[in-house]
Amino acid sequence: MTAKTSKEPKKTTRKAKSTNKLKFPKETYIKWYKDMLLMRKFEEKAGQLYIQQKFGGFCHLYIGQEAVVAGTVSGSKPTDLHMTAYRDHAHPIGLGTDVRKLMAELYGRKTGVSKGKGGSMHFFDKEKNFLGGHGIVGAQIPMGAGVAFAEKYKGTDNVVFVSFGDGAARQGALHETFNMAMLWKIPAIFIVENNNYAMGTSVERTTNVMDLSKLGSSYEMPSYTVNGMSPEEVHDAVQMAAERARKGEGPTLLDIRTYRYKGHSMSDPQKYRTKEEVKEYQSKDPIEHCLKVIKDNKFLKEEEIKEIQDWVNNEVMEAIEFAENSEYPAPEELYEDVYKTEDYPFIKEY
Ligand SMILES: Cc1ncc(C[n+]2csc(CCOP(=O)(O)OP(=O)(O)O)c2C)c(N)n1
Ligand SMILES: [Mg+2]
Repeated sequence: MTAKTSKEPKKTTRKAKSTNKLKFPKETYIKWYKDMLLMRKFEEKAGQLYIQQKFGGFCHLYIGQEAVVAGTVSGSKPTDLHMTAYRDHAHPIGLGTDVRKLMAELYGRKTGVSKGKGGSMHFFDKEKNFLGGHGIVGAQIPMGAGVAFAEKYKGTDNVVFVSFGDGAARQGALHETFNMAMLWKIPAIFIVENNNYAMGTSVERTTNVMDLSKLGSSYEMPSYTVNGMSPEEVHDAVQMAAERARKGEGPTLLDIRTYRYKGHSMSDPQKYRTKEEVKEYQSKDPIEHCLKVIKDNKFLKEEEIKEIQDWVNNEVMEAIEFAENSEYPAPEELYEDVYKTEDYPFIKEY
C-alpha cells in the first residue's frame, strides 16, 4: 500500500490491501484471540448485569466490533494515544486496563477507572494512554486533533487514534478539524468505526455520499476503506497510517467497516435491520476467525485454548466481585476532579 501525497487529490480513496495469507505470527493471533474474547465476555456480562439493574446509566456494547480495537492496538505502539466515543468498553481492555477497574466504573464505585464518576460512557485511563470515553457525538474529533497537535508540539513521535462513528462523521466539526489537521500535518489517525448505523439511522439514510473515506478528499487527506471484521487488515492500515504520521506526513482517515451485533444501547428494538443482516456479519466473527487460525495451524493445543477461555471467564467473574465489594464515592467527591478556576490566568493583557 502506498501513501498518497497531497499532489494526488483524486486518488485519496482506495481499498487498503487485504491480507490473504498468514503473515502474522502465532503470538499475534493468540493475543488477538485472548484480548477480543475478554472484550466480548466482559460486555456479555455487562449487558446481563445492566438488565438485572445492577448498575444504571447508559450501556453501549461494542460486541462485533472487537477487531477494530484489536488491530489498532497491535498496529500501534504503547506510547500512542487513543480516544473514542461512548462505545468505549473494548478500547481500554485492548490497551490492558484491569477489567476490575472497568467493571467497578460501570457500577459507579470509587475503585472504578474514573473513580465511579464516569460510568460506561466515560472510561478514562491515563496510564494506558486512553483519553476517554466521550458522550457528545463527535466531540473527540477536534479534541483528538488537539492532543495530536500537542504531541507534535512536544516533538514526540506518538500518534493519536481518534475513533468515532459513522453518525459522528456527519458533525461539522469534522471538517474544521480535517482542514487544520492537514494544514499542520498533525499525527492524528481518524478512525471511523463504521457500523453502518447511528442509533437506528443507516448511512444510506443519512447521506448522498455513502463512501465515508471520501470525507477526507476535500482536504487531500489520505483515506482508506478497511475491513473491520479482520484484525489483520485493521493492523496493516493502522500501521501504515502511523508510519506516515511518525514521519511528519500528517493524518490519515480510515473508514473501518464493522458491525455491532447488539442494539445501539440496551433499549433498542432494532426494527431498522433484519436478523439475516446481523447473522451475516456474525458469520464473519473476528474471534471465531482467530480461533480457527489458531486451531488450523495448531498454534495451541485444545487444553491451552481452554486455559485461555477459563482465564477470561475468571477475570470477568473476579471483576464483578471486585465491583460489588467496592464502595461508592463519598458525596464530597462530586466537587473533586472538576475543572474550575478562580480567574483566567491564561488570558494575558498586553
Ligand atoms: C451532539 C450529540 N447529538 C446527539 C447525540 C445522541 N446520540 C447518541 S449516540 C448517537 C448516534 C451516533 O452514531 P455513531 O456515530 O454512528 O456511533 P455508534 O453509536 O454507531 O457507535 C446519537 C445521535 C449525542 N450524544 N450528542
Ligand atoms: Mg455507527
